[in-house]
Amino acid sequence: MDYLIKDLSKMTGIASHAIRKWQERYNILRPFRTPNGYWHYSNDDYFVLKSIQMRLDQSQKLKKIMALGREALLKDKVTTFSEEQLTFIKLLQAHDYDSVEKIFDKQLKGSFSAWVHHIIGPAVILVGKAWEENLLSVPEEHAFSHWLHGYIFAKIEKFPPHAKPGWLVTTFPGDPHDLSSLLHYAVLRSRGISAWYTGNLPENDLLREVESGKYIGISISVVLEQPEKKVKALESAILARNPKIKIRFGGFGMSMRKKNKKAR
Ligand code: B12
Repeated sequence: MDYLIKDLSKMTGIASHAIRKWQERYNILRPFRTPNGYWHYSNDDYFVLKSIQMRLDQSQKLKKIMALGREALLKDKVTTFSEEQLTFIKLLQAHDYDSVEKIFDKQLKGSFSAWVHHIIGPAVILVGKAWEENLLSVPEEHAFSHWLHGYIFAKIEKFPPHAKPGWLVTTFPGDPHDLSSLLHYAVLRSRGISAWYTGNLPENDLLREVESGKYIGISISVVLEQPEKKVKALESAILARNPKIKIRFGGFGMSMRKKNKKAR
């Protein structure tokens, strides 16, 4: 796996000109030149830069850091990502979805819901983290989300047919994290539960859907933590439109809330 200097700069937040200058002065990286004249850097070069950055943040002097040498800096392995995760991220940077599909398919052996929880869920978290750390751009993350929707929907087609009335699966209005509800929806469908997925829907549209009487229940994924007041207000608004509907809240934001409550 290799990067151009602009990728390294994006991934580490270190300006390209600083990386170039350090390389000229200290020869700490091991880039190779392709026939078309571009310098390519490796994962190890990324780790070296992360280590330098960490040490600079700890107020160590640049000269002293460089004097430690590449091997010592490499031992720091300052990254939240493993080699395997970096390889996966690189596939997304390269829009290589054939390979992503192969990786996911290969791991779908036993139970579908276990696969969602243990393989797809962590991949989503990895992509979110890579986005936060600038390893993936907004369009790259979006491409993954869209691709995952298509991929999961294709898998779901193989499950028993479903009919209304069923469950309406949605994301808390205003929360952009729709992959959580997508995965929950997939798990419900794999268990033969009749369910319908909305993705992100503004509150008014959601309430109109609820009012239609086509659903026995509504399953709401909360990823961004919501204040109790907002959750209760949504619950009341839904019940005002359809007093019989069952309401379930779940997802990362709800687990966080439970954890925080316990800690208090
Ligand atoms: C992926 C991700 C993103 C992706 C979202 C992609 C998408 N389309 O969904 C992207 C990169 C776009 C993103 C953006 C943001 N994110 Co974000 N993101 C995450 C991340 C890494 C994972 C969340 C996730 O999807 N988990 C995977 C799902 C599958 O897990 P899950 O929710 O638990 O769901 C499972 C079960 O619980 C169950 N389930 C789900 N729903 C339901 C419902 C019911 C009823 C039941 C029973 C079960 C159930 O099924 C699922 C499958 O197993 C988290 C951090 C983390 N480590 O979790 C941050 C996190 C949620 N994000 C956060 C934030 C703040 C944001 C931003 C607002 C800003 C930012 N980070 O800079 C932006 C939003 C920008 C915008 N307006 O678009 C914060 C939230 C903080 C808080 N206290 O609320 C977090 C915690 C990261 C952090 N920095 O702390 N994010």
